[in-house]
Amino acid sequence: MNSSYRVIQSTGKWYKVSGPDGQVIESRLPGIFRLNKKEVTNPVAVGDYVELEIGEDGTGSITEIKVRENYVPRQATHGRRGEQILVANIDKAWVVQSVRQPKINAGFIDRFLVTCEAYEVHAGIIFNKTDLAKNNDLSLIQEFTDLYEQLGYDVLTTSIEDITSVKKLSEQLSGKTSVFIGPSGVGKTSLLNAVEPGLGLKVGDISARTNKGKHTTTYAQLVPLQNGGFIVDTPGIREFGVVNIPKSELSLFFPEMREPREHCKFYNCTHFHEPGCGVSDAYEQGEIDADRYSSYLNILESLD
Ligand SMILES: Nc1nc2c(ncn2[C@@H]2O[C@H](COP(=O)(O)OP(=O)(O)OP(=O)(O)O)[C@@H](O)[C@H]2O)c(=O)[nH]1
Ligand SMILES: [Mg+2]
Ligand SMILES: [Zn+2]
Repeated sequence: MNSSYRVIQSTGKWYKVSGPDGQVIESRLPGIFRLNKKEVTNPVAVGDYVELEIGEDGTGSITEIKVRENYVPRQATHGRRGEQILVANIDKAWVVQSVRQPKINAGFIDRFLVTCEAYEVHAGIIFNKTDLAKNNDLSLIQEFTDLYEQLGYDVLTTSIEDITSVKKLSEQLSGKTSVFIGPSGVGKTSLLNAVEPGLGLKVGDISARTNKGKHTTTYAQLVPLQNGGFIVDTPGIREFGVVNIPKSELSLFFPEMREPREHCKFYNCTHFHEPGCGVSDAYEQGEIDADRYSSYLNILESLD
């Protein structure tokens, strides 16, 4: 990237921007950027490269947002329209889930993967808290691992108590800009603390009542790693809604549907109720996983 200023934290009002000498400059975004981008709830995201004008008081004013190499969006929440940009300019996005407390949400994983396919972001999956696995949990994780690896995604199983797994994760992060995205309480910040012991970032309890996290991390932040690379820790999100994908294109972002969809009778087939559908045929032949097909139908319904 051709700019030496990068947004490392955003609170909505102020942005922390790292400069060429590693200094951190508290910066503001002039209102004009907000007017231009009504379909986006946050015009600047963590990971963005920007140009700055630095004032006499040492604070910055963002004058330009560099064109993004890629970004991860989700459907805006709280009744707002458009998309929220979770992070920009990344080499790898990891969806983090935990085996228990909270339990794995396969729908979340598939919505995340579809978004990464559509927005050209390399994606991987982390199943954390393997130390909490009971009964059938381990075979379930193995099934998920086989399924998603076959589709071409990297899958890691981790526990902050298992040093070997933390090392493997650390190797995957080295030299890249990566991001952890997932529900609250799955251990995103704990994994980062385990990979980089000096950080001491705040982690939170799990609610005994709901088995979910308590939204401990409140702002996305980009953290430099000792052995090269950056990781963006993000606040836990309840929902990961898919945005801006036309219904007729959704199946392009399911790798296992790309070949079968070539056999559909109608060029604009949505693989739901149409006759002569190659995807439905593949599903009936057992060539497409039932949960993945049901994720497909759920996402299809959510798009307009
Ligand atoms: N048993 C076990 N607990 C873990 C593991 N990783 C994290 N935890 C615990 O899970 C709880 C939540 O961890 P956090 O790191 O705060 O989770 P988070 O995903 O960052 O949550 P938010 O910041 O709210 O999005 C803490 O009590 C951690 O100690 C793990 O591998 N095994
Ligand atoms: Mg956290
Ligand atoms: Zn079809």
